[in-house]
Parts: sequence; structure tokens; C-alpha cells
Amino acid sequence: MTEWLGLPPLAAAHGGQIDNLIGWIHIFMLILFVGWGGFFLYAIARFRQSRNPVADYTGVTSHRSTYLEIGVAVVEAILLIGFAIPLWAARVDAMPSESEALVVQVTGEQFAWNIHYAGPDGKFGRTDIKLLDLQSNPLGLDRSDPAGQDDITTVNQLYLPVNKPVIVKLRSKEVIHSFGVPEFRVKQDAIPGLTIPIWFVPTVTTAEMRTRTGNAEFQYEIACAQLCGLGHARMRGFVTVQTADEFQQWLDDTSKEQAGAAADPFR
Ligand SMILES: [Cu+2]
Repeated sequence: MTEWLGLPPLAAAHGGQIDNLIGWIHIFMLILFVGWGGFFLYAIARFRQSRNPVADYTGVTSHRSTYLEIGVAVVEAILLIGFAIPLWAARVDAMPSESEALVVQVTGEQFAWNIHYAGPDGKFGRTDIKLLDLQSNPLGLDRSDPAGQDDITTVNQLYLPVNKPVIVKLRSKEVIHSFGVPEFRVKQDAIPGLTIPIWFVPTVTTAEMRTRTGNAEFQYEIACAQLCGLGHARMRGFVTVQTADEFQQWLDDTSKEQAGAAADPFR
């Protein structure tokens, strides 16, 4: 129904609602554009100099333009109160519980996305700013904490299982970044000092999307959507959506690999 918008292919469960809203906004804005444009042309013709050689200090006494402006305000209020706010409220209210979702912490920094998984035990390990090292430990994860031994951290690589709710807890180290994945119809600012949760359900695996789009190199991309500094344009992350089994395999393998590397850094 919203193909005419030319949006990126849709790959999240709630995305249809967003697309409908975008569609309605375009329709209303088109009506406004034509209306205002028509009014503008009418005013140019109606008040042209040859018809009004002498300035008229009384001006227009009709209230029609006032009614028009009220009409425009009503349409905009309908968009906001009738569509946008209820959709947003429903999204925020329906946040799944952490036990039924995959929770991932995503921390923006200039200019990368640090991804942190709790690992097979489902518990995030302790982080400590004293352990923070931009090259080897950009999140300051404490591998000596029992909850942290199986944790997984990656830079710019977000792996997700298909058809399972994902809660992304967004944070930022220094400036405002924004986590945007167009195909998932999510975009949320990451603000220093705050942890902001967002959620969505990916519905199409990367492999399936490659077949669908006919593009063998297709990648979901996390685009930083707030100008955050000189390297903003290269602040790109990638999302790989896998089947539940593939994801579990990746989680187990990567967890073991990283725990091994942490136990024996000189290996
Ligand atoms: Cu950024």
C-alpha cells in the first residue's frame, strides 16, 4: 500500500504502521501544498498592481483566510494527536519483558558502535571505566567478573535472530549519536548519560533479503543519524539477521572464542 513512497525494503514487524503514518503525512502535506500554492497564486492575481493602483488601507475584511488557517491547524493536529502520538505510545507501552527478548547494549562513540551481549548466561558483566582501553576493551568490560566471562563485545557488528523481539539499550560515550536502521524503521538518539531502550522484531534474515533484493552483497546498515563530528560519515555498523539456530551457534562460538582470548591474551 505504501510502495509509492519508495522506502527501503521493510524488515521489522511494526514497520507497516510507520509506513502508513509516513504515507498519510505525505497525502496531507500534498493537500496542504496544493492548497497553500493555490492561495498564493490567487493572492498574486487578486492583489496585482493593475487592479489595485492605490493602496487600500482597510485591506481584506473577509474572514475566509482565517478559517483556512484554522483548517490547516486542525489537519496538523489530527496528524499529531490522531496518528503520531498513539502510534508512539503503543510502541513504548508494548516493550517486551527482558526475559522474552534478546537484550543488546549498543554504545555509540566517535566514530563506532560498540555492541555488548550478555552471552549464554544472559547476565551482563560488570564494566569499569578504569579498564577502558580504546583498542582492546572499548567498553571497559571486566572479564574477571563471573557474569562477564561469557560476554561478547563487537565493534560495528550486530548479530540478531529473526522473528524474536530485540531490546537495544542505547548509550553514548561523549556526544549525541543516533541509531538508525532504515529497514527496521527504527531511529533513536543515543544521549550521553542516558540509557534509552528501543525494541523491534526483525522479520527478514540477511540471506533472505539478499535473495529478495537480488543484491548478493546486501547488508543491513546502522547509520549514525546525528551529525556527531568529523568522522560521522564513516560511523557505520552492520546488522546480520540470522535464523534462531544460526544465531545461537554464533553466540556460543563467539562467546567461547572471546572468553579464551581473554584468559590467554598472548595466545
Ligand atoms: Cu555518530
